[in-house]
Amino acid sequence: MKRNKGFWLVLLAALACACGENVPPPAPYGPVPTRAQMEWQQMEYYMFVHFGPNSFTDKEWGDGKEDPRVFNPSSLDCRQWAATAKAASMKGIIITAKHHDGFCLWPSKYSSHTVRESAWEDGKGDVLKRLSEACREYGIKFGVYLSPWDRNHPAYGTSGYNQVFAGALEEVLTGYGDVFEVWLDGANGEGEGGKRQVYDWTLFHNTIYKCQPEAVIFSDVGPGCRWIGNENGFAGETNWSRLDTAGFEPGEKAPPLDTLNRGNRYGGAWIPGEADVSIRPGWFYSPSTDDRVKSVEHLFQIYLGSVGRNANLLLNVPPDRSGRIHPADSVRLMELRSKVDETFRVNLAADAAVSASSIRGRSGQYSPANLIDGDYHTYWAAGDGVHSASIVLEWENPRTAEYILLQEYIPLGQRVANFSVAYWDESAGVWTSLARGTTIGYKRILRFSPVRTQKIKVDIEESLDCPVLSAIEAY
Ligand code: FUL
Repeated sequence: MKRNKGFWLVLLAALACACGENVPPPAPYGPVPTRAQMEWQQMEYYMFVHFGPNSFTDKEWGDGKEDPRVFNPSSLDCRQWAATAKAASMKGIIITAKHHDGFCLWPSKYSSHTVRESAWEDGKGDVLKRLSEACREYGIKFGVYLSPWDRNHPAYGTSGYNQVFAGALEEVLTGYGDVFEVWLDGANGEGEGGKRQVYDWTLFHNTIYKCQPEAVIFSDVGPGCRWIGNENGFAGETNWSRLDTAGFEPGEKAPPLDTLNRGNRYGGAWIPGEADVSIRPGWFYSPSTDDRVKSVEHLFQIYLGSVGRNANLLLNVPPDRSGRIHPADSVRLMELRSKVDETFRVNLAADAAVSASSIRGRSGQYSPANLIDGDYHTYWAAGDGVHSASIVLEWENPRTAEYILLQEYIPLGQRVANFSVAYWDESAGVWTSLARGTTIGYKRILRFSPVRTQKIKVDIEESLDCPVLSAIEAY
């Protein structure tokens, strides 16, 4: 049969595609994470430390009038905190450098309510120095919480206070090495004589970025990451990493709680969620909660409800009056780590054959094999204009699965809006539903009743642009 020149050109082009030549990646969809946000997202799980005068007075909110001498840990050991976090698989520690009582855990020149005025180490100690050094030693990141609301500072409620707070930020962000996250509490209560403060957020942000350009700023509206809208540790089952911030502010003018919990499908900025929750009923240590540390089952649900729903988990573990993490808490952290490690130890997808209904340009570059290669930076992508697709895992012999874990390649944005998971019922000869989900984002984990099967299918039913996934795992 005689072929014309056009035929051969088309054939050549098709072959080039099949070999992975010249198939451009999908264009990013919507806002995307900065490099710092991407690194932050990959931390997934880190420790919150509430520590200060409240740890000694059985209070959650000190009024700033407490005698600074109450702060007197008998054997403060920040290396023990860092070692505990590390052993728990946590990737960093964020400490309350200054809570609402205004007490500074470092000897700030902007305040007279600090460790310098305390009884601890004759006023010569510096908790931030100790902790930042311990974090470096254990190879975990260091972050700070600072409350703009200050119930002690005499300038609170005047415009001069904004400079005071910016000065405090500058001290904390220049004196202790790299800071991965700055946690700005939006609380804005009354000061002395009912004074209210109008916060200068622009000044605060500029100060932070000047000192620590890579820091992720937490607040109700970011700009680095956002509050998840509750203190229980659960993100919405639908959780977009996009948020609309116009007209909103941290604190009383924050977006509605359910918006914080779920994000905005078409939000204008990349502001992923962070779920903060305490391992005990309160944020600060109290001897009355020693026997009320959350159970490992509860903490595992929190893990699935945060890390498993596209949010980072910031778990508060408050040191006790000696200045150490109490055994009740550290034992629970180790139990949680074992539970997580055990559950996600053997990835059944690793030795499955994986196929997809659409492969971008039929190119090996976007092959579904990328979903199981353990490398986040290789991904499977469907062709442009393809907004639904399915992925099938298939084994030679049946496997028992209870979890599916999915990851989108978020440097190209968050896309998937609806998906379902089914297994192949061999005896009935049909696909049978296991679970449904909406968003995926950086990581989504779905749990279902254990099932024994040779095939599992993920149907992406709605994607805002062609789906781009880094990983599929089964456990
Ligand atoms: C809140 C504070 O009022 C609590 O005391 C705690 O620090 C929590 C993490 O943030 O806004």
